[in-house]
Amino acid sequence: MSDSRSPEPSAAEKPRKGFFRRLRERLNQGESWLTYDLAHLLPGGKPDEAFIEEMETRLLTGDVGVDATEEIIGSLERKLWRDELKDTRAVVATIRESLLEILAPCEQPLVVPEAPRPWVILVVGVNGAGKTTTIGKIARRLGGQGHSVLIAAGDTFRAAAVEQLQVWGQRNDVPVIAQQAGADPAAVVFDAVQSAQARQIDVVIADTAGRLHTQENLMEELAKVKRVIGKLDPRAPHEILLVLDGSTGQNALIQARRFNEAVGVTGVAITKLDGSAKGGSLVAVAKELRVPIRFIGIGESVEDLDVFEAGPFLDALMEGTGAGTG
Ligand SMILES: Nc1nc2c(ncn2[C@@H]2O[C@H](COP(=O)(O)OP(=O)(O)OP(=O)(O)O)[C@@H](O)[C@H]2O)c(=O)[nH]1
Ligand SMILES: [Mg+2]
Repeated sequence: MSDSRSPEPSAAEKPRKGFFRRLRERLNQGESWLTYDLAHLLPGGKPDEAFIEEMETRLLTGDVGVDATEEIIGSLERKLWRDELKDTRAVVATIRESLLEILAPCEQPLVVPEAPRPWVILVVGVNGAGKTTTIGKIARRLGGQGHSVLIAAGDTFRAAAVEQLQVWGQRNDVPVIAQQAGADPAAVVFDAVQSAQARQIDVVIADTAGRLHTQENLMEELAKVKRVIGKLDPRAPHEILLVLDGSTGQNALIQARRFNEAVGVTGVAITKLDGSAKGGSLVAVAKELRVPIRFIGIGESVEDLDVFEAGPFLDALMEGTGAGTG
């Protein structure tokens, strides 16, 4: 299986280094919102209660969430009492350690196993979170790994949604199973999985219409889609991927909670960690749901989605680009 000759870097590997560098530029657009100007805040002195309070404010306004912030501040305070916080660097290191403890367990990339076939991914989320775009990017990625992919156009609500997928599918040679607008999404996805079984396709990725987590009937519709897929394979869908817009702050956590209650989320993709996003909502979701973070998105083009890695993510979050100094 493995080849000892110098391996061709795969399409997924090639842009990797650049990805987190770009994340750093786009996330902070200058200095890190978490660690900017600490030296000025504490000229020459040792960190004290007031300094830790300032860090607490920054974490909360960065949408890290109350639970994660409490945990981080707790470890800072313990170190302060034990006189282990000699300087601001020790504070930053302690925060990083706590964040890593929360995020590292969520570093679980999406791996399509050998069986069963087809492996079914149901993609859910609120309107405009980036579901359809992310499906295109994931389909390409899986295709690049040698999997055959079929897309189910389960968003039958928005007329343009089917077209959006079909255009993309044609361009990338990925079959798209669709029905007319207004069709029952559960029926579309059922057909698609059945067709994939017949064609021995490896992976089905099912799109769904955006819905607010507060719309009970639409959340129930999702549960129905899930149930109907289960009729073809009791373990399917094998992945329920929640797409969250990373720039929606604390709202992302509320959405995650609700979608998880309704259908049971097995992985998340967090998009739009560019623009106004601070990236903190990712920590809040990780802390509360402890769910695998499969992908993060930092823009609209295909190379702007990559696998989540806690270490490089934290470097990008905490180090900034230094562009805002002076
Ligand atoms: N800046 C930025 N834009 C993104 C990212 N991911 C997706 N988008 C954009 O967000 C917009 C909405 O994306 P879609 O993929 O259509 O979102 P959706 O969840 O399918 O939307 P609905 O089907 O209407 O619920 C598009 O303009 C995408 O190009 C990202 O990581 N960063
Ligand atoms: Mg869509």
